[in-house]
Formats: sequence, structure tokens, C-alpha cells
Amino acid sequence: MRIGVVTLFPEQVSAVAEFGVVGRAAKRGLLELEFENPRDYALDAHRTVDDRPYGGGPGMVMRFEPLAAAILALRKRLPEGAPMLALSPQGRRFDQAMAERLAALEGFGLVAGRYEGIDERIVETHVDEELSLGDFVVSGGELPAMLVTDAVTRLLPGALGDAESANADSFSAGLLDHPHYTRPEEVDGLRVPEVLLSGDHQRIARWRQQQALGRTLRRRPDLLEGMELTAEQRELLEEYLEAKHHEQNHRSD
Ligand code: 9D3
Repeated sequence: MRIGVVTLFPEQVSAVAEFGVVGRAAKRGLLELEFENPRDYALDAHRTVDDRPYGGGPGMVMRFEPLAAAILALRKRLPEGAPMLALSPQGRRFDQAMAERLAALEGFGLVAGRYEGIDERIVETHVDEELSLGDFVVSGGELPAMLVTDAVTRLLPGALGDAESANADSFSAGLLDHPHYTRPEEVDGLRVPEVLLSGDHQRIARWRQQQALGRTLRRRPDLLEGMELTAEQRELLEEYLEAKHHEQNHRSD
């Protein structure tokens, strides 16, 4: 997988490949990260990459020419047909389905903007799709580019260790994860749920599935919206809600 990033801060983005899963993937050649810096294509005396917005207003806009030149240079180092994606607050929401589509490609380009944004003519002529990470504001496209790189890389065959990949990820199943516990059995008077100590693997699997369903319904009901639950899952959910209801009524015990 070759991911190219157009950015004014390549040293920031390259840090995503220094540690952990992405670091290992890069070291083993599963991931190749490439950079182009628009600054290197700013040909005026001051190497300016930004300018004031037409129509007025606060902030600066990334200039067309250095950005276009960097994108064209990057395209030459990417596989034929690799899409060019821009990180932008105006983009479509990035999600796990998108990460899976990108992981199936040979490569793609990411354009990280700074300032108020990039000249819209770049989007019209050099960008295939705009991606947003969500409804919050960060200072530029670099952290979003790192996050997309991480989400995609961990999906590459061989990127995760055996233990990590045997474990079906949260969101792949469309549900939030169940709670996790490790030693000791009791800490600060807090005990591990008895079922996890029972050694009854079927009961444990059932409890985890129930927790995953229950937590998803309470915290992220939107994730259950389009989902077709099995009869068993509906049963687990009813039992979970009944137990929570019961807890509620006995809080002061
Ligand atoms: C005042 C209008 N703001 C737009 C929402 C200005 C603005 C804020 C942040 C312009 C650019 C940016 C930089 N953000 C990104 O480049 C960005 C981003 C984000 O801020 N949130 C979520 N996803 C992304 S992807 C790229």
C-alpha cells in the first residue's frame, strides 16, 4: 500500500509511521508513505503557499499553483488510477467502510490543508473526493491524514499480530465492544463480573454479546438503526434492559 500525502508539515505526518501497528507495517514494507510539500513548489522569492481570500474575510487560503504542482508530483509516485482525497471539514464523513475501500486499493493520495482552506479550483480539478473526520475543528489536515493512514494500514493483510487480528474489531461487527477486565480480581473494592471467572466459555460469549448490544443501544443507538438483529440478539437486549431497569430501582440498596 502506497499512501502519498501533500502537506506543509511532512515531519508531523511521518510520525504516524514511527510507532505501533503502522510503524511495524512501514518497517516491513506493507506501507510506503510518500510526501510532497507545496513549499518546495512555491517559486516566488518568499516561497509563499498562502494568500488573502478573494471577497475578503479573516485568514488565508492555500494558493492553487504550489498545491497543484505538489499534487502532480505526488501523482507520479502513486499507482496508476490512485484517487486523490482531500481532508476537509466540508468532506463526507470518513468511516470504517471507507477505510476498508481504501485498504483494498494499491494506493491513494491525501491532501492536507492548512489555514482557512485550499483554493476551491484545486478541489474541482485535482481532487476526487473530500473527507472529514467529524464535526469538530482541528487546525489542519495533518492529524486527519495520520488517522486515515492508521485506520487503513491496520486493515492490510499481515499488519496486525495474530492476537490483534483474531479479535474481531469494534465496528467490523457494527457494534461497540464489550467491557474488558484484567488482573487483579478485585481492586479498590471493585470486582470483575463473576461470569468472566466462571470458565464457562459459552456463558462468557453470551455475556459479552449482551454487553456489546446493550452498550450500543444506550450509547450509540444510531449504529443499531439499519441493523437486522437475530431473535437471540433481541432476547439478549431485552434481558440487558430488564437488568438495567432492575438496577435503577434498587440503586439505594
Ligand atoms: C470558520 C470555518 N472553519 C471551517 C469549519 C475554518 C476551518 C477550520 C479548520 C478551516 C480549516 C480547518 C482545518 N481542518 C481540516 O483541515 C480538517 C478537519 C477538521 O477540522 N475537522 C474534521 N475533519 C477534518 S479533515 C480536515
